[in-house]
Formats: sequence, structure tokens, C-alpha cells
Amino acid sequence: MNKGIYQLLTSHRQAGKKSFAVLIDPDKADEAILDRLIEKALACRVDHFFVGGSLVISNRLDSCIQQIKTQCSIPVTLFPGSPSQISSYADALLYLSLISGRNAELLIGQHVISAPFVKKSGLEIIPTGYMVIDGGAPTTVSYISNANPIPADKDDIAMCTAMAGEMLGLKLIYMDAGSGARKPITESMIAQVASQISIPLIIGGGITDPEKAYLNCKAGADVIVVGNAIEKDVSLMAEISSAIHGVSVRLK
Ligand code: 1GP
Repeated sequence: MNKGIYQLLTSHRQAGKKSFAVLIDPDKADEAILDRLIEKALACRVDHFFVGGSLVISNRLDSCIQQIKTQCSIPVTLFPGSPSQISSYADALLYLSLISGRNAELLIGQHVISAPFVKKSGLEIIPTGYMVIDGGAPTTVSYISNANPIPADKDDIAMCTAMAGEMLGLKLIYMDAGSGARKPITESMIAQVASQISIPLIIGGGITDPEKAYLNCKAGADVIVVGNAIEKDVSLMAEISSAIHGVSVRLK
């Protein structure tokens, strides 16, 4: 039987292992593109597929996940831009609360409306503190969320936000500079947050090269998410994957 996704994340964290998640936007990945991505992901030891987007205009969410599921056993976790982005074909759902913002709808409002539907999905639900960090320019997520991101140089605000999220019972922290961010999250912010939480830390947004992925992991990220850069150049997947998996962490 498959381990739950959360158990996988926590056991990797405890073992000091870093994970690589490739983000797939169903609007951008047609069948042929997805075929290529899956083949490459299998060859590169990708740990997770995250599926979702801020919009998801097409009706391809279910078919996209079904295609992944028929071709490989890499776990699929939903990273939804809205409560409508639920598919029972996935393994798990990042149940996001936008704790960096003060938009009540994204903190709890939409969750209340979608709760019965989400519960019925049968998905593994992973309560996730979602923190949007300023990535140097407005991104889709910062626009859609209608909430101020945390300034890129305010490591202490990020740290306190993540601490509060953990103490409120959230099981993951996902810090995101937004898709295609000009400036990814700094190592100093990652290190400060990582030093104060004991739940897995996911980092994404604007990571375009293996060095950045490596440095993020060294700073304390447990999972690195890359979307845009791989959409543009699928060959990057191999380099980024080996950079992430090459990080060895001394256990405390
Ligand atoms: C966005 O964290 C993800 O929400 C990934 O960002 O597309 O810039 O890699 P990129």
C-alpha cells in the first residue's frame, strides 16, 4: 500500500532528504507535453507532481491527472488556485490557507463553502500554511489573492507567520514567490523560517536553475517546486533534480 503523502514528506524531512516537485498547470500541458514531462520525470527521479494553477481555465484537471496516473507512480498532489480545482484522481490536496495575507476568504471563507465537497473527495487533506512572498513583480497569485505579499527582505515577518501557522496546527508551510517570480525567495528568509519550525517547508516561485535549488535546500527547504522553468526547458529537470537530491544534511 502507498504511504500517505504527508508521511512521505515528514519521513524525508526526518532523514534529511530533499524532494523535488514538478508543478504542472493543466492549462499549459496538453497530452503530448505531459507525455514528455512524465517520461523525463521518471528518468530524473522526480518525487512529486503538484498539479494546479491560479486559474485553470481549461477542463483538463481530471484528464491531466489520469494521464499521469496511468503512466507512472509518482504521487500527484493538488495545489489548487481555487476550491473548484479538486480531483479525486489525485493522491492528496494541499489545503491552503493564505496565512501571509489578510483576506478572510482565503484564510477560511472558501474553505467553509467547499468543506463538504472537499471531504467527499476522499483525498488525503494536508492543511498547509501558504505564504506569498514578494517576488519583485506582481504575479498571478498576488493579483488573484488580493492580499499583500510579505516583503522579500522581511525575514522576521516570514518567520513569525510560519511559527504561528505551525502553532495553529497547520502541517506544512509553503513559501511561494509566485509563478515566474523575478526574484525567488532568499536563502536568508528560508533559513530563518526553517530554524523555527518543525514541519516540512516547501519553497517555490522563480527557481530557474540548479544552483538556486541547491542553495534553497541547504538553507532549509524540504521540497523545491519548479513549474515555469521546466515548461520552458524540460532538460532542466535533470540538473535541478540532481542538485536537490545531492544535498546531504547532517541530522541534528
Ligand atoms: C508557483 O511555486 C510555484 O506557485 C512554482 O513557481 O512556476 O516560477 O517555478 P514557478
